[in-house]
Amino acid sequence: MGSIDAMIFGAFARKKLNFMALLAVFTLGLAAMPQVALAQDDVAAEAVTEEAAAEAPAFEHFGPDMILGQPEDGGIDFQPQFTNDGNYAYDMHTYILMPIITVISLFVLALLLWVIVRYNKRANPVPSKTSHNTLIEVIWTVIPVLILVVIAVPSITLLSRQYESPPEDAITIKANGYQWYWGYEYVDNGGFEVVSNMLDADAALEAGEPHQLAVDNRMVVPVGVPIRLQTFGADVIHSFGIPALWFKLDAVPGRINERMLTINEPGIYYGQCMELCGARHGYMPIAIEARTLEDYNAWVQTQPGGMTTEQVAAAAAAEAAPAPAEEEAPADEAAADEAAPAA
Ligand SMILES: [Cu+2]
Repeated sequence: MGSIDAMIFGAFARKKLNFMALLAVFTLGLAAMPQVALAQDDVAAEAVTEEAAAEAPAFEHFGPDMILGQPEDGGIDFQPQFTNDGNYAYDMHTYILMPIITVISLFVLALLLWVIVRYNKRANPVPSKTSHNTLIEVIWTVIPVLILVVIAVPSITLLSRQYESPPEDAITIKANGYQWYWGYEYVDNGGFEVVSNMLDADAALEAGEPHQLAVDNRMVVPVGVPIRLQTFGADVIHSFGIPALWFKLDAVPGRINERMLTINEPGIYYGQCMELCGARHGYMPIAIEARTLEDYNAWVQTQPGGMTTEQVAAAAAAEAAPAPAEEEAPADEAAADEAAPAA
């Protein structure tokens, strides 16, 4: 088994070496070309980059000073929350669950200690033969029921909040899980996809960002408006999780999952794939850059085929308007033109 793998790898390595040799010959050939041709190439390349720069206005991404959601050394609490659901869940955990858990644990510990000290064989040689006490039995049934009711109310409220459907005008963004990176599809903004790969240690250090969380292309999203975040698994099951946004949704092959996400503050939020998905599962981090809607729209237009929702609507209207004119007889064209602005 091992030897077969080694053989396959050997063949693969040889192919790779052949390719490298070809590449080297090609590079040498390029270097040997007349200087004039190279100079012309330079001019052409410059023109192309200038053209691209004119088409796509520069967009400045957030620096590391804008990182809001990331793990901390020695942290034992949840990350600070930046969504309403996150705040609700955090408060429920901190002010309801933790106090109840602490009181019950201490109470049970005290009971145990009391029984060990007071009712051991030496301290209590003649044990009581009591087998029933109605009052105590009622108390230890009713009090736990009341505690569960107290926990159930905020718990079910949180559950229903997390299932709330996004409004119709929410911006749809689809997170596609691949082995092993994420692709972010901007469904409502022209349908382009941003491929996001983890930065290596040196690049992350240079960017001033945490290694294994920093990525080359972040998922840029608008802040303060509802996002219809969909997840999809292109190969195996992944999971899209960002702790500081109280968001975790499995990315499953063959089905689209959907949840609403509304981020309260502009910033950078880190997450990771949260479903064991293969060899490089630990190397497909998520970095969300939440920007104002204006910034988001500006960024969208720097992407290939990227359009703001207004531009998409305008393009759709423009496409729909001339269609009836083509179908109708020439005599009706004037009437169609008159009708077009109203539509
Ligand atoms: Cu994954």
